[in-house]
Amino acid sequence: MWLGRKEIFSRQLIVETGWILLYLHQKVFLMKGKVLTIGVALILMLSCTKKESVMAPPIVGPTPSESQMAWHEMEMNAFVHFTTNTFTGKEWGYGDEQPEIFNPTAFDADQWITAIKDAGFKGVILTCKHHDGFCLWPSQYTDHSVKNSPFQNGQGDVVKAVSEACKREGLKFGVYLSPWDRNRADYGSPSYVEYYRNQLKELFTSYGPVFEMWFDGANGGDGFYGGARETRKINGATYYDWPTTLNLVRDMEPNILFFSDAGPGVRWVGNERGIAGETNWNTITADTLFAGKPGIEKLLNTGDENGTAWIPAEVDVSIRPGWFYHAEEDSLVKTPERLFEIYLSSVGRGSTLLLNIPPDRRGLIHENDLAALKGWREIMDKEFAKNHALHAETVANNYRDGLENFAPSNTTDGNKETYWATDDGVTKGSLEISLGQNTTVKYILLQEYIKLGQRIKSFTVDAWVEGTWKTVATATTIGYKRIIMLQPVETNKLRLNIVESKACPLISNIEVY
Ligand code: FUL
Repeated sequence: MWLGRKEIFSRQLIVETGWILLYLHQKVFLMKGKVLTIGVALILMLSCTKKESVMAPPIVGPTPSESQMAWHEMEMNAFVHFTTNTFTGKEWGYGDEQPEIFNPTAFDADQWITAIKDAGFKGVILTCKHHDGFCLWPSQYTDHSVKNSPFQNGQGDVVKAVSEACKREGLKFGVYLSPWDRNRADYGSPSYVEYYRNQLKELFTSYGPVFEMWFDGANGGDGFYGGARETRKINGATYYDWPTTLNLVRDMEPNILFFSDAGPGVRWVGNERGIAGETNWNTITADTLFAGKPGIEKLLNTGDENGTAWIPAEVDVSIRPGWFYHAEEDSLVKTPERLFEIYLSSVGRGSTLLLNIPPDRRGLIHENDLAALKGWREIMDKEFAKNHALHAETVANNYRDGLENFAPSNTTDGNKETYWATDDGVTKGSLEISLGQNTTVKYILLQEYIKLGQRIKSFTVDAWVEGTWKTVATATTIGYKRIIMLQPVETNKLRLNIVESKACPLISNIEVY
C-alpha cells in the first residue's frame, strides 16, 4: 500500500502521464481546431507543474560513478602485503634479494581469505609486486619472481591462488603493482614504463576481474637497479605517463577504480594511521595532483567542499606496526578495541577502510592477527546488534511537497534507496525519531543519498532528556556514512538538525544503537 503510493508519484510515471496527455490532446486539437488549443496548453501546463514539484532534487556538484558507488558500499577491504620482505624482515626491499629466500612452506590462500571474509571485508588488494620488484606471479618479463623461488618448486603463483580464493568466497580482487621498482636496471628510462605496462597486461588478462588498482606514490630514490646501486630520481608528474597507462587498463577492465594520491577513482587519505578527516568531502580538484606529490596530505584528508571531481578517500592502515610481517611485531598487533576505533574513524567518517593483514613466513595469517580480527568482529556485532531506529516513527519540519517519496520515514525504512529530502532552497531541517521507549543510545549512524551529490556541511543531534532537547553531537560532513559515538544517553527520542547544507539535504538512512 505504502509502496503503491510511492509508485503513483514516481517521477517516471508522472513523466509518462505528461506524454499521454500531450498525445491525446494533440489528437483532439487536430480534429476540432483552435479553441481547444488553449485547453490543451492549460492541461499541459498543469501536468508540467505537478511533474516539476515531485521531481527528485537536482544533482549538486560531482557524483559517484557506478563503480565508486559499489566501492562505497563495500565499506571494508583487506590489504595483503607479502614479498621477500616477509623473509628478510625489511619494509622496503632494496631489490637485490635473491628469489630463493621466498619460501612460504605452509602457504594457504584459503586460510587468508576465509579469515578476511569472516571479519566482514568485501574485497582484497594484494601486493603483486612491491618496491623490491619481486613478482608474486611467474611474470614472463622478469626472472625476479616466484618462478625462481623454492615456493612450490618454482611452480607456485600467489596471485592466482589469492584471486581464485577470492572468487570462491565471493570477495572482489584488487591489484597493487608498485610503480617504483628497485630491482630493475632500466628503472627511470622509458623501457621500464613499457615493462610496467606489460605486467599490467599480464595481471589483468590472467587474474581478473580486478575491482581496484593501487598506484603507490612512494619513491625513496635509492636501490639496487640491476646492480647499479644508486639513487635515481624520476619526475612523478610525467615519468610514468599515467593517462596512457590508465587507458590501457581501462581497455581491459572498464569498471576499474584507480587508487593513487590523486585518484582518479579513489584518493589516499593522507596518513597511514587509519584516520579520515572529521570533515570528509568526497570531492577534490585533482588537476595539479599526482601520486607522490608532497604536501597534499591535509587536502587529501578532508577533501575539498568545492572539488570538481568525486574522488573519495580510502583509509589504508596496517593491523601491525609494519606493512609486512615481522615476528618481532607479533605482540604489537592492534587490539580489537583499537581496530574498532579505526573502524569509527574510517568507515564512520564516510571512507572505505583498507586494513592490511600481512601473512607470515609460513604463508599464513598469524594466530595473533586472527584473534584480533575475531575480537574486533565480536565488538562490531555487539555494539551494532540492534538498530533501535528501524521502522521507528519519524517526523520532519519540512519534506518535499509533503510527498511520501521524500518523507522522513524513508530514513528508517531499512531501504538505502529511499531518502528524506526537503524542498529546494530549504537547506536546514530537523527530523525527529521516536524510539518508542527509553533506550540507552551509544551510536547514531547517518547516511546521505550521495548519488545526487554530497551536500551536508554541518549538523547536530539532540536527545530528549528530562523534558528538554539536549545536544549530544555536533559535526560537519556525513557523506556515504557517518557514525558518531555518543556519551551513552538515556532517551526515547532523537532529533537530527541539519544546520548547513549546499542544497536541500538528502538523508537515506538513520540507525541508532
Ligand atoms: C607506501 C609503501 O611505501 C608502503 O611500503 C606500503 O606499501 C604502503 C601501503 O604504501 O607508500
